[in-house]
Amino acid sequence: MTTRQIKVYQDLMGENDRWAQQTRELLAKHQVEMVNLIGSPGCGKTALLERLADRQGQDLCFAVLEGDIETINDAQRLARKNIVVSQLLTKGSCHLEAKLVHYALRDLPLAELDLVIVENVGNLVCPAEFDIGEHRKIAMLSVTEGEDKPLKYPLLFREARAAVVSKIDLLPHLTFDLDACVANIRRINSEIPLFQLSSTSGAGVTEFIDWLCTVPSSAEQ
Ligand SMILES: Nc1nc2c(ncn2[C@@H]2O[C@H](COP(=O)(O)OP(=O)(O)OP(=O)(O)O)[C@@H](O)[C@H]2O)c(=O)[nH]1
Ligand SMILES: [Mg+2]
Repeated sequence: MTTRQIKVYQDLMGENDRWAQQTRELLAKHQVEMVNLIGSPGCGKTALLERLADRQGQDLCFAVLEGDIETINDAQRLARKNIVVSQLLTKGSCHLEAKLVHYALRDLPLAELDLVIVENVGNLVCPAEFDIGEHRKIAMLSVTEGEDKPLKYPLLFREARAAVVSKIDLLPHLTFDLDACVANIRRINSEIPLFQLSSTSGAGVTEFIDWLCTVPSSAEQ
């Protein structure tokens, strides 16, 4: 009998998952919660984080890891609001990987923080597939994108622990069907809390931040 060589290809995400696990251990050690904010380009992720600056130091001590392919624009916007922020550049990749997040996290003053928010690269697909060690993902969609998006990009909405529909101040100018959007999110994930807000007018922002502040600590999970 001849012996044949068998090639074995392992899960490409194996290394990523190991870094994600190390991140979870680091967060647990410091009792810091980490959320992964995911949404399409321009849906208003950074604008919402700018709004969070008002609560910094009151009932929330947080830092942000800003994910982008290029530029430090978003980190500069948050730094202007006095938010502790680091910029993570993927230089071409459409999502953040766990190793980069882990290195950036290690440089944050974790002992002083309750929460780290990662703004992932603007994209409804790839970031949902990569575990970066977060405790929860938040799915964000703006009203200019079409109410069918939760059905077209279901993985993110299935995995998310909350969904945000943003830019509701624009509704009077659009044909966007908010009720249909909510129903579509519910078809994918019937349980998750759903926030409708506008970072421009401030409508609905407090409810979302209140939810962020009351998330259980990682130690309790
Ligand atoms: N009308 C309106 N415009 C908004 C709102 N939130 C954000 N914008 C605008 O939408 C554009 C994109 O906002 P960003 O906060 O940069 O969006 P982002 O999701 O961080 O974008 P990327 O990081 O590039 O993916 C900017 O011109 C914002 O001023 C909102 O609630 N209402
Ligand atoms: Mg941004």
